[in-house]
Amino acid sequence: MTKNEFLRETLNQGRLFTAMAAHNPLSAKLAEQAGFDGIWGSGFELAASYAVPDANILSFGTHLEMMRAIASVTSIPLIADIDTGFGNAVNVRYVVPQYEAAGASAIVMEDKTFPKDTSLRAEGRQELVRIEEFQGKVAAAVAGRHDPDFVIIARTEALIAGQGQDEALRRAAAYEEAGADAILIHSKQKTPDEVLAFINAWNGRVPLVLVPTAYPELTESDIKALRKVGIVIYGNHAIRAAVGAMQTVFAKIRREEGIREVDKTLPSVQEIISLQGDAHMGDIEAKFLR
Ligand code: SPV
Ligand code: MG
Repeated sequence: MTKNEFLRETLNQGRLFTAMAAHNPLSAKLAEQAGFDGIWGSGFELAASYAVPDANILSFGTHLEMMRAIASVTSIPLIADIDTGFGNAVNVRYVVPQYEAAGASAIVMEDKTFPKDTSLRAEGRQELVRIEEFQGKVAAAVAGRHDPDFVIIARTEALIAGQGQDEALRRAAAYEEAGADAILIHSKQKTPDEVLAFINAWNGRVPLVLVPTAYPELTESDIKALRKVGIVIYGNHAIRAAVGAMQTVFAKIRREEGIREVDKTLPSVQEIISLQGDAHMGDIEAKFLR
C-alpha cells in the first residue's frame, strides 16, 4: 500500500489518523519511530526552527524542500501545511502538484488572506478571504493533484478570527461542496467547548481534522467517541520538546561548567549516527566500495 493509499483508507474506514508535527527530517523520523500514523509538515514548526514568525516570512520553496527532505527519510504519510496556498487559486493550482511530487500525501490549506499571521498568536491579524474565493482555491487544489488518493484538506479559521459557529459551519459546508476531502476546524479557546459545538452541529459527509494545541485535555479516546474526526494533528510538540530539552541541557552545562554529568543523560553519539541512516550507508559501502 502506498503512503497516499494508507491515509485515504484510514479516512474511509473512519479510523483516527494521528499526525505529529515535524520541522525537519530528524524530528519526522523520531515521530515515525514513536508510532504516529503520519507527519504534520508544520509551517509553525519550520518558522520556529528558523527563529522567525509563522507569517509567510519563509518562502514557499523553503517549506517545499523541507517536505521533500522529510518524505525521503520516512515511510508514513506526510500532511503538508501549505498555509494559504501562497497566493490565489492560480498559485494553488501550481503549488499542489509540487507538494505531491515532493512526496506529501495531503495538503492542508487555510482560508486566511496572504500573507497570513499564525493562528495561536494573541492579538494575531486574522482576516479571511471570501467563501467563493476559497472554494475556487479548494477546487484548484483538487484539480492540481495527480493521484486521486492525495488528500485535500480545507481549513477554516472562522473561529480563530472570531466569526462564530454559523460562519464556520457555512464555510466548512462550502469547502466540502468545492471538493475538499476533509475539513480542519481550528480553535484557540482554552477548552474544547467551541470545537465540540462545531462538531455536534457538523452534518457534512467528510471527516473533520482537529489540532488540539489550545485545548490539550481532549484525548484521542474522547475524539474517537465523537465519530466525526478523521485526523488529530499534534501541531507543535516536536519543536516545543526540542526547545525544552535544549534549554535544560544548555543550562546544566553552563551551571556545571562542563559536560561530565549531562553526558550520561543524553542519547549517545552512536544513536545519532544510526538515526542518520548509518545502516543504509553500511550496505552501500559493502556493495560498492572497492
Ligand atoms: C502549524 O503547525 O503550522 C499549524 C497549526 O498550522 S497552528 O500553529 O496551531 O496554527
Ligand atoms: Mg501552519
